[in-house]
Amino acid sequence: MYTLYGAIASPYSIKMRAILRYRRLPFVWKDGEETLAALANVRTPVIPVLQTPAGKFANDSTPLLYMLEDTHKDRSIVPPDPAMAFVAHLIEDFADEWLTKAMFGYRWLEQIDQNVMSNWLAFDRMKSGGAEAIQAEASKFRDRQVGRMPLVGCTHANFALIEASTKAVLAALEEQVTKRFFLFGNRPSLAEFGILGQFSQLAVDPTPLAMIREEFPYTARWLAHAEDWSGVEGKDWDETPSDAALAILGVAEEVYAPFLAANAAAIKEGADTLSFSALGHSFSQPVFKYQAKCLADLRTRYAALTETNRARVECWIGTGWNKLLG
Ligand SMILES: N[C@@H](CCC(=O)N[C@@H](CS)C(=O)NCC(=O)O)C(=O)O
Repeated sequence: MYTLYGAIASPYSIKMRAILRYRRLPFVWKDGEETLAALANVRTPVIPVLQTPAGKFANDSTPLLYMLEDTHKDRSIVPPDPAMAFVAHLIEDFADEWLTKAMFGYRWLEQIDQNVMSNWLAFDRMKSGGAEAIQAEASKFRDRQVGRMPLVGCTHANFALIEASTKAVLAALEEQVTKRFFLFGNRPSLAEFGILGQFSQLAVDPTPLAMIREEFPYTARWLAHAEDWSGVEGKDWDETPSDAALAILGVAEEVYAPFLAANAAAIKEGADTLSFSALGHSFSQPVFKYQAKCLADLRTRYAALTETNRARVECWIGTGWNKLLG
């Protein structure tokens, strides 16, 4: 049995829990104080933390999902075709590293969301002590999170681009989900789970909940389904990405490629801040080392493709990535 230490307000925890469910791997879900305690067993203090049946602790959802791929053969979430696997990985990475700004911004920019969500997050952790004690903790947590907004680029000035790109991804899903559920076949891939993680939170927090129900109602419902796909029996992977996958790759090309390029260039120059423009909006934030690692990882995966597969990938991801990956 695995143990997943997470939180229901944590996008990466919901992503990981949905993967374990789809893969039919027996696990126990822990949250609250037990999750906090589990952080003592990992180097970087981020959740979720997964404990394997052998008792080993690890975190960071992307390496974790690949570890599960190495350990279990059935119900894989990585397409066997290397070109399809590359673009599925790219969408997952885009969700984890860029769409997370929507999750964080929608949660902490407006007062209504700050209030409701800080109370709920404190409640999730404490589960006792009464409403007053919970609210006192909530207010400390809220100050900490709101204080971190500029660090991750979630400012009012940047939010126009974050929101425009998020709505473009939601629109692509809305166009597809009433016809077919999945992006790369009749079964889910890591891409769907990456998107689910971030967007599961948009379907809970007050402001984005109203937005998503009003503007993207079937996607809101699709997200609820995605939390438990243990009953999905589809065994087939397609040879080309679905229309929604291609549209999401288009958004990634317009927004995530220039973001990664600006981050890498700023790090190289020794600058503290990165800036770029996309979809008619400007964006700037402090540089981020982790995302330089993500780019290096994308390059390694891209370089490992055969020439034929690279040509297929290039025609799906658009020319915006050429200089960056090649
Ligand atoms: N790359 C990591 C990111 C995990 C992450 O950022 N988790 C957040 C919660 S969703 C966290 O633990 N943040 C620590 C903090 O807020 O101090 C993953 O994919 O698991």
